[in-house]
Formats: sequence, C-alpha cells, structure tokens
Amino acid sequence: MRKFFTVMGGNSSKHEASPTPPPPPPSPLFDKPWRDIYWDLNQQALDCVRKYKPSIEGQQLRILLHGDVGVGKSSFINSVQSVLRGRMCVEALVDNKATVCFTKGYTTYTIQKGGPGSFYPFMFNDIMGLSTNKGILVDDIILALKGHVKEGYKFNPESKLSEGDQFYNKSPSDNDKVHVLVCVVPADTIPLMKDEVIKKIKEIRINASRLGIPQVAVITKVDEACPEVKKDLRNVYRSKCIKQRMEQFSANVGIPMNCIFPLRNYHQEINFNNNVDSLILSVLKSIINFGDDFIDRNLQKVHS
Ligand SMILES: Nc1nc2c(ncn2[C@@H]2O[C@H](COP(=O)(O)OP(=O)(O)O)[C@@H](O)[C@H]2O)c(=O)[nH]1
Ligand SMILES: [Mg+2]
Repeated sequence: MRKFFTVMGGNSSKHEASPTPPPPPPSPLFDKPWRDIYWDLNQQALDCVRKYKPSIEGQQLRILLHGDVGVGKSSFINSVQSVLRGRMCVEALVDNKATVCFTKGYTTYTIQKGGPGSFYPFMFNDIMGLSTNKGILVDDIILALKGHVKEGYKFNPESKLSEGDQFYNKSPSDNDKVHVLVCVVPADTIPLMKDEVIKKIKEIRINASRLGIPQVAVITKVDEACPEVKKDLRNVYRSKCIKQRMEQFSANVGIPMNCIFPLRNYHQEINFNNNVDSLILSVLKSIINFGDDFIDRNLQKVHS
C-alpha cells in the first residue's frame, strides 16, 4: 500500500507541468556604450590640452564650478591638476561632509605648466551655490559670472556683494569674467534633488545663458551610484543607471545631454588610473572647447 502511494505520487509529479523559471533580471548594462570615449588615447588628449592656447594673446579661460557642499568641486580641481601635472595634487582643500566652508574667500586656482611661473591658460573658481538655506545668493553668482567679485571675497548668504564693497570689481577685464559655468552634482543624489535646488540651478542657468556663457554639468561619484561602474569605470557609458541619472538631471534643469559628463574624481588614491584620467580629460577637453568658442564668439562681436 505504502509502495503504491509512493509510486502514484512519483508519477503524478512527473506529469505536472514544470514551473517556468523566472526570467533573469535585466542586465544593469547596455550591450554597447551609448557614447564613445577614447580610453586608450590619454596621451593625445593630454597633448591637446597642453597645446591649447586661446586665440588672443594673454587671454585666460575662467571656469566657475558651482554646486552644494560635498559634491566634489574641490576634488575635481585637484583631479584636473593631478592629471595635468602628473602627480597627485591637493591644492583645493577637500572638505569632509560636515563642514560648510564660508571662511575661505573666493579663490582662483591656476595650474602650473612646466617650470615655476608658467601656467595653463585656464583657471578654476568654485562656489557653494546650491544649498537651499546656506547657499550663496544667485545674485552673487551672477556678479561672479560678470567678473565683479574680487579674489578673497567671503560670500555672505544673507546679503549680496554691494558696489561700494572693497571686494567689488567695478571694471572687470575679460580675464575676470567667467567663460564656462560648470554645475557639479553627484550621481548618487540626483533622484533626491529638492525642487528648490533645481529651481536655483535653473535660475543660474538662465542668467548665464543671457550672458552667452556656455554651461556644462559634471556628474561626480559615478562609482557610488552604480556597482558595475565601481567595479570597472569603463562601464560608465554602458551603465543604465548612470544614463538614467544623467537624463533625469538634464530634464530637471534643461542642460542638454551632450553638455553633461560623468566623472569619478581622484579623492583617496595615491596612484593614477588610466580610466579615471580618461574621463577627467574628456570633460576638461569639452570645457576648454566650449570656453574657447565663447571667447571667439565675443571676439567676432567686437570686430563686427
Ligand atoms: N566616491 C567618490 N567620492 C568622491 C568623488 N569626488 C569627491 N568625493 C568625496 O566627496 C567628498 C567631498 O568632496 P569635495 O571635493 O570636498 O566637495 P566640495 O565641497 O564640492 O568641494 C570628499 O570626501 C571626497 O573624498 C568621487 O568621484 N567619488
Ligand atoms: Mg570644496
């Protein structure tokens, strides 16, 4: 009897339709990268940046980075310096997440080229503009864009720099003005961006556009947003998550996708990595090209 039941049970289970296995989860990566980047041509990119000279003698490209505290602005300046100088640089102090840096004044970071006294014809400033309550006023950012903010000015989130202030530059030269505006945001926090911050970025963008200033967004910390990218940075343009974050940011603030660049900064390592270099050089080359076009456009206006 017992045997009979056992056999019956065995037979019936054989005839049951075997459940179809669940489909495998979709891959977090596209089969092919959606943007081409020259991972193995860093030397050419470096040569291109080293050779860059604006068409006007003595002209400098001023690149203004803005973003909330802790997004990676200082780390980006240090990363660019490190790649160009061939050794790790920490000139722009990297804050830990808890500090809000208002004590440091408006600072220009130049990059030494070759021997002492020789510099690349581009430089960086960074300002903490995006925090909703403590951030620098949009009006002050506009003053910086127009070149009215002097070196060392300590921004006051309560009141705008006034014309009578000793740090107000009444007659800015071309080199004091900003030529490229770079918005820095970390990939991991894009879905959490507050409406007020998005509104502030848009306001800054509209004002920069009125002045004709080209704008770029740098999406930092791609390693924190996608494990596949953390594993291998070459997955950055295959990662569905990174593309989605870039598209979301583009839709939120209106910066087109071709002006948005994902990046991983040098921030804890002591050795260089080719792939990290490639992304840094890729965004730097685009920033320089956009800024150079802007200078040339202005030059044409003067001559027409
Ligand atoms: N994982 C990761 N961490 C980063 C990256 N860039 C910056 N950080 C870290 O983010 C923190 C803030 O960076 P910092 O450059 O001081 O930001 P800032 O306030 O915008 O100047 C530091 O602890 C950095 O080490 C990145 O690309 N990936
Ligand atoms: Mg900083």
